[in-house]
Amino acid sequence: MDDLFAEYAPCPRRNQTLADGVQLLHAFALDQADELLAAIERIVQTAPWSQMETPGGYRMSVAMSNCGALGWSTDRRGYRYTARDPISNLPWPAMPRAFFELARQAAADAGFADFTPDACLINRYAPGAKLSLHQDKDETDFSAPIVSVSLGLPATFLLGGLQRQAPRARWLLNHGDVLVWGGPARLRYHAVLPLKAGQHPTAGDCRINLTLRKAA
Ligand code: MD3
Ligand code: FE
Repeated sequence: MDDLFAEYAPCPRRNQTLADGVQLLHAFALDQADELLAAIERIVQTAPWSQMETPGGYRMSVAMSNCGALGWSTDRRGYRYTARDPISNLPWPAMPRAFFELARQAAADAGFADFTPDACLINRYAPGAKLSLHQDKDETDFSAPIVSVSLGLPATFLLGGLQRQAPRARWLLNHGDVLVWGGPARLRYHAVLPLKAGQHPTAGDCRINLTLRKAA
């Protein structure tokens, strides 16, 4: 009886192409999730979570930190990458080797060889927090892909097109999922819908996303 249904059973590590240049690697980081969460706890002791202000004067609902040679930040003057945390003026904490190797392997599996991320933005979503529709375009070299690692509560993201008005598809990102986008998808618009409240067994009442990029 079992093998009748075997081919329909969801494979925990299937790779799914969401669009040309967008790969969802289901559960790719699951084995390392606890280790990643522990490393994030250490990073935010030096570079605490901050809900930054946008150039338009809004306070972001997502709290952020960074690690790596460069970190992304925003204030009334604009978006940018800097070598130091603007709050403490200290260099961003080093990128843990595990983050680098995970992103490099995920990118390679998705078809992007030799990814060398120098920036890791860490986003923390409390219930209700969201990310409005945007493109990632503050980096200098769009030939490098971007790798995102989802931890904690699930979130729905919207995958749009190269123009703001293009139709958007919805996809769910679960604990341990890794998303890689590059090439023709590098400048696609995307968004994260408001987080639904819940409890994750290891991450608690939030979602944390690592976004690894080659910024310089
Ligand atoms: C882009 N963060 O920090 S997955 C960001 O979940 C950001 O926190 C998301 O977007 C987050 O700039 C990262 C969202 C995502 C999903 C699919 C995409 C971004 C994408 C496909 C193409 C381009
Ligand atoms: Fe983004």
